[in-house]
Amino acid sequence: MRTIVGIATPMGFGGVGIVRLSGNDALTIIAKMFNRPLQPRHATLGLINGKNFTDTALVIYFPAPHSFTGEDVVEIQAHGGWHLINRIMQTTIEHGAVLAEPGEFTRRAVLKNKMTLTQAESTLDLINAESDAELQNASRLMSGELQTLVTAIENDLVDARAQIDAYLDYPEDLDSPAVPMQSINRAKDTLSHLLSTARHGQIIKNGINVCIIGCPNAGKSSLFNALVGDNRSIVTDIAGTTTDVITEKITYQGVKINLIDTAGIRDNATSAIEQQGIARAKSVLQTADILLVVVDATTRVMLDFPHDKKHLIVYNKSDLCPDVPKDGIAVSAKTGHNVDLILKKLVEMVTVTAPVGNMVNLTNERQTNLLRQAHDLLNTINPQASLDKISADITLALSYVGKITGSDVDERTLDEIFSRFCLGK
Ligand SMILES: Nc1nc2c(ncn2[C@@H]2O[C@H](COP(=O)(O)OP(=O)(O)OP(=O)(O)O)[C@@H](O)[C@H]2O)c(=O)[nH]1
Ligand SMILES: [Mg+2]
Repeated sequence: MRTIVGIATPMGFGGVGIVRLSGNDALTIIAKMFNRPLQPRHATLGLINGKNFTDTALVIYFPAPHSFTGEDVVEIQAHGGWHLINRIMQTTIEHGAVLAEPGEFTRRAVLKNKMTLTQAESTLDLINAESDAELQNASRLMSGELQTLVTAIENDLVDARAQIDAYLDYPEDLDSPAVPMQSINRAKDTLSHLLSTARHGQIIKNGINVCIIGCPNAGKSSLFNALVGDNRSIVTDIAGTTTDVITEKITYQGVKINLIDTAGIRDNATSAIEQQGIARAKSVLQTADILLVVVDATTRVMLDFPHDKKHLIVYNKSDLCPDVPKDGIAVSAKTGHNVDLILKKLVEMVTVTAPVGNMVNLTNERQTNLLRQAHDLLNTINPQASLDKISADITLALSYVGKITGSDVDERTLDEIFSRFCLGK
């Protein structure tokens, strides 16, 4: 395999920028552009030389197989200017390296068994994490929890199929039941358990979409601003102030919350702008995970909203009217009273109902779809069916599961997985 090169740090201006080489020629290439000899796993300070430039850099050589990719790896830590780093990369290419494809370093690491496919896919979760909840789940994925669970499913299915095949070959030798439903059911249970974490996994990854709705002037934008901690949305005493959908991301207790402020909904809006705003509000509330229904505590006029959706009712302006009906909580955007409680309740509403237990959560759509297909297929297995048919179904289920563990992946699937990575990873 050719020696690849990539920029490991983000493109921009920084103190340090890292260029990484991986492959058999890594050491030969660096020797042509660095003025000092390298010792394995030692940082060596020296000069990097290219056409029309020189930079002081720290260079580290990780000999195969004890490197990230399992190949010879050389890491050049130079000054972090994007042009300089690009020129260093070009120089390695002039000396024989080829530009790495997106995710190629990680792909090689998987090929050399330095990490499993699920760990490789989890790298993206780790790098893209924006909250503690994401980070925590990504760490569990990276530690191999998912791989262990999916491998257990795989083992159960291989076991079940082996028993069936043995029975098919020598039916007279076996007195155990021909269809090992126990193994099949165990695989199915692990699959359902894993699948039940997907919803929570999505919440961890994408955050909770909370749509603030209510009648005009209830104080939605004031509350939105109080929750965000910034004067993001315009507030006036004129009913119909907000006409656009305004969103802002916050995190609370490590969970991402996407807050959405909307136009006050009323039937008698006259201006075309407000009418459009109301139409947008009605449409966006449909896609929300939770509706935060804001009611003016002084008037108690409640908006008609879809009650089958998860919702939290708050009576705002409690500074003017502290006694509120029991179906909601008293809050005040003006004084900040109970604003924190709203966030606490919102997070509780999604985490209390989440069947997480002590399990790692599925966050990857590809993996979730494959597990769902395997689960649905196993569900259709009828112990009375012909053994050939059952064996074939198990084989198909195994092929879905194998696309997650890596035991049954083709080049095209790998291309697809790693194309989602950035260059240099
Ligand atoms: N006393 C008091 N006044 C508030 C409170 N929250 C909002 N207001 C006032 O209520 C009025 C309307 O506030 P907004 O936040 O613009 O209300 P809104 O629901 O976003 O209104 P629209 O965008 O027009 O639908 C403003 O004059 C605010 O100052 C509160 O907790 N207490
Ligand atoms: Mg508003």
